[in-house]
Amino acid sequence: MTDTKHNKEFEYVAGNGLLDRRLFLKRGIQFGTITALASTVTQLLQAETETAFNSARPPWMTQPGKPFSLYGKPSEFEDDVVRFPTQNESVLGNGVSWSPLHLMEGTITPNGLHFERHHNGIPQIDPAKHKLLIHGMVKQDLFFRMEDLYRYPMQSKICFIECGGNSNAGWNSSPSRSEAGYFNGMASNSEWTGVPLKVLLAEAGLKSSAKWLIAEGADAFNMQMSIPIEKAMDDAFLAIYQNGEKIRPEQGYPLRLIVPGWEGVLNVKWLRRLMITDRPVMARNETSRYTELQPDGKARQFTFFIEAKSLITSPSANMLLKQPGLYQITGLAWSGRGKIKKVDISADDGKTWAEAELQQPVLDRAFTRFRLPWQWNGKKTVIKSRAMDETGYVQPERTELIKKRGKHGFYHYNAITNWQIDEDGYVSHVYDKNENQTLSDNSIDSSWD
Ligand SMILES: Nc1nc2c(c(=O)[nH]1)N[C@H]1C(S)=C(S)[C@@H](COP(=O)(O)O)O[C@H]1N2
Ligand SMILES: [Mo]
Repeated sequence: MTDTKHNKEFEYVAGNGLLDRRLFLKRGIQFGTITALASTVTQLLQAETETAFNSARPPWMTQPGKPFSLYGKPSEFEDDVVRFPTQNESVLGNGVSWSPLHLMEGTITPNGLHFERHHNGIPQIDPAKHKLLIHGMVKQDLFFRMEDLYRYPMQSKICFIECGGNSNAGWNSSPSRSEAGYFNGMASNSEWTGVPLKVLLAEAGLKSSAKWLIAEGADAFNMQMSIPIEKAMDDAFLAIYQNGEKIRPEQGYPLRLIVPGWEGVLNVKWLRRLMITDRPVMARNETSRYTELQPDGKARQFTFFIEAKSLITSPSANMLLKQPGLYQITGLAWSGRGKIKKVDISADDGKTWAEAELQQPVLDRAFTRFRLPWQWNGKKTVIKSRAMDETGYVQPERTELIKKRGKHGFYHYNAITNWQIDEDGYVSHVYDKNENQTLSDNSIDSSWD
């Protein structure tokens, strides 16, 4: 990893060391220049002779391992890969725990690391006693027990859920100092399985006056949210399973509404009632919250869609690049309007950009993993990613977002995140060059509604 000079054998695709996204695929690991990456590893192996390697058996090879278990857990060496809880002291069970996006790879969020956002704690629901009521502007009211729902044909969809308040520290006047996930990790991605809502609504029979669906949760907060009937009849569904097992209590056990691509708050957990109406319920979370004042004095309300966003998860805030050389820039991109079309990366603070490799399959309204090899020359620089979705929408710079939405934003922050790498390899969050860079002195600087 010592070769910091511009290496002729690499194919540079943009300024400051960005390399062709197919570098490894095209050349294979046997190709000479790749030793730039492998040299550290090879040196270590050479120091240890083959005989020493054969004779010094690690302790775990000298005795039988642990027995089988009923439910598997991560390795004890991974116990720092955890959610980051931030709680509201004045309202019991109101808070968030952030997904550690910077410590994960791939696209699926393990169930134990899915972010949490509860307004009044996690109800412990006995599924045998749980019921769902569908009523209001329908031809017949319907009650379902969980055992009734299990008999319906189910469907699976891999999609993200992102809280409309995610990344809201981006609106602060100084850059967040939290790790990438503990500032942007009110977003997670799972395979959800359950019953299409349109099947149940068709069974109840919508009256012609039906315009909205009001979903209600069985938590002490008694969450209520209004969803236009078109979306309910389109792709919304009632999830029972999350990544192959029953939904975790934190995520809404035994039944949750999934509204693909729309803001998190609409994905009502612990679902107990669907009331069909001709108008929205105007609940707290659609009037005083999840709405925001714009520069023209009007409020944005019923925003619904999560716009395209991307985030470099590695290297990212508070990580350390130990020496110059070859690295992989990787991260996640998603859009509530469809598939991610492309992600561009810049390693020279936005002067030049190169297209990252998107990991297949790229799915509709799901996390998309991007990667690009990068040769860091050991100099101070800023790296950033910019997503474009299939509608052609391009993720804005922070200054653009603020120009459009004003300084009073709180929700729906989807601007480009800049990670600065200093000469020592330390990574930190910075705003655009021409903005105020004062660091906030509060390390827990991300909040929620
Ligand atoms: N019943 C109920 N549903 C709820 C909430 C809640 O507090 N109660 N929080 C909402 C919010 S604001 C978000 S962002 C998502 C969070 O889902 P998760 O906790 O599974 O990540 O659930 C939504 N559904
Ligand atoms: Mo949320």
